[in-house]
Amino acid sequence: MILARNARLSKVSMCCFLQVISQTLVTSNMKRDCAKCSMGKFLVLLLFCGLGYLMLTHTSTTHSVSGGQEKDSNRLKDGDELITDGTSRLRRFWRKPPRLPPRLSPDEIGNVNKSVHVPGKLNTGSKWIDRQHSVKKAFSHAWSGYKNHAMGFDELMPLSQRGMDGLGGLGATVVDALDTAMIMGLDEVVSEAGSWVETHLPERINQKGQVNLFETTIRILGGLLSAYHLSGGEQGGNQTHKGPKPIIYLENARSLADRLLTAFTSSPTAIPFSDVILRDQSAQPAPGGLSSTSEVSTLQLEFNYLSFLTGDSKYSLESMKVLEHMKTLPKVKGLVPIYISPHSGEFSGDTIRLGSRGDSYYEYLIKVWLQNRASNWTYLYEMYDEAMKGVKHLLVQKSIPNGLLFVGELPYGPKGSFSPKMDHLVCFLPGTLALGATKGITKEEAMKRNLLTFEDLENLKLAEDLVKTCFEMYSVTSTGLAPEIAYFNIEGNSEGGLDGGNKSSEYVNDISIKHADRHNLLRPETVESLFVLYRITEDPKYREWGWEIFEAFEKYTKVDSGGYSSLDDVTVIPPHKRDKMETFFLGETLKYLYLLFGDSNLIPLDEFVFNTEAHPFPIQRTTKRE
Ligand code: DMJ
Repeated sequence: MILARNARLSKVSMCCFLQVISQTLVTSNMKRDCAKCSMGKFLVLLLFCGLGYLMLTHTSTTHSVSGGQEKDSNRLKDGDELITDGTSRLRRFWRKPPRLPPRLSPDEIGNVNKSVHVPGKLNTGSKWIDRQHSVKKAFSHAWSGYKNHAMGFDELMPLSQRGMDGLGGLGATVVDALDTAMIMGLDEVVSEAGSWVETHLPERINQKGQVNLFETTIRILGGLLSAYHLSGGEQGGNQTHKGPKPIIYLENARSLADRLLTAFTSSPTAIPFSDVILRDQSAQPAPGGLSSTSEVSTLQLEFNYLSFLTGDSKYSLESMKVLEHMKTLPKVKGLVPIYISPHSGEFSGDTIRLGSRGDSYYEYLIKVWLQNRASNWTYLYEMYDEAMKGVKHLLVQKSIPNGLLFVGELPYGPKGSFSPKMDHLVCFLPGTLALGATKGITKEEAMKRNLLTFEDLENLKLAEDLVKTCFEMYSVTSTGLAPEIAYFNIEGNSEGGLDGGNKSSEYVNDISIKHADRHNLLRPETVESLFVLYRITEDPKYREWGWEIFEAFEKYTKVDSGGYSSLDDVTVIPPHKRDKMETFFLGETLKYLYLLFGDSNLIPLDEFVFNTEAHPFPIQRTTKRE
């Protein structure tokens, strides 16, 4: 790698040297002299030109290119012309000077100089291949526990070795896990899960009772749609995976979405009710009447993609009404309360946070815009942009004594006091910020193409600071696993609560954990952000952090008889297990870890957008299916 860099540097200096000589020859007094030059001088000049030509056309490429890297090169965009032969090197030699470097903040200038990007480094190294394999084994272990003890139930209770239906009984683990198995190339699991969908899901969709609109959309509808895509559904029946024909996934998705639509059509406003009774094809509001802000605004990626696939616009139209309506509502610097009424269409209460009930509202603003850039829904980008300014203005603070940046809450609105409380759920934000900054391409490529505004760079920096904080929420505990909620000590406000138990952590005095918040549900948000940050910055520390987290999951949450379990308290060793494996451990946590350790060409972030349950949908380049 150093050889390759040195070779590139010497090529660059040789070009500069020759350019200086040629410039001198054509601009200085020598020009006049040349007119009457002697034969000797003319021969010297010829010699220089000949030498220059030879150097430019015969410098060998000193680094080899692996298959993965070739693919990377193929994806280079405008302005990233590859110099592959002597003639083009010569063309480049005579070309006018390059454009000015991208706009950089003073901070950035320092950082760029420090980091050396090595092409293709992302996808090589047997250490990461081995680690990726360990994640695959963990997934197989999780699946075998579920299959042996809970097949067809929503979730596995790994200690009791039985299943439970916490999500309405649609076999949520089967559908949530399906595309992860496809991505990992686990044919047997794809076949088992796929045939369960084909055999049992249609009947369940017809006969089950109450389900939550949001959970069912992100896990089941989202899982079916990505399974359809990944199994080759969009390639006209050219099936790429084991299991049923891809159309089975789409038929189930459509049948489910037709029922879910009643949550929109039964409501007197654009805001849908929170629950649907599948067998009655009816919908009802949550007890208390309010819907969560994040829930009603986290349906659009799925419904839009379904409209695209089926050619039936009703799914997209209904779901987009929510965001169009929200655009018109008053906000606090782009930030919104965590409840909204389907009866009045207005936000309810003052509480503002990016944790539970608020989180994915912000995530979907940018992701729906990214998914549909051809549709020109710029209002979504503007809402996102304003909200991120609001986050920086009102919610981001630094802990004492060691200065971790974190995102707190405004439980009583902007006029009330600030709470230094951060849910683990907020750890989706670093990934979202990074994605919003580069739109899925690497930072290096975005800078080369001069695409980043000062604000993009600021958001990227914030993303890097916040993902570090999220990682430290793991590191401060005895188990190395994050609690559900952490409090950060700030000037004039220490909320109380014990430290995480890891006395050797640098941040043990910055973070407090209350007794009621010490559980861990195998959540994905931190590894999700590590994955996105790694893809975008290519900084290997994010992989190392992900590996530490994975090892802690292995050590403390694995159940020998199959599956993994949530924990009661991450601050004590051994931690007591809770007897529940959430579906998102297979759908999200292990998928993001697998992708973090793998080749960056697998589900590239500028071609796919992940729904909030980690189901990847291809980015639509056209408004209608062609
Ligand atoms: C998942 O269902 C989704 O990521 C959702 O947006 C938030 N909560 C869980 C995972 O923690």
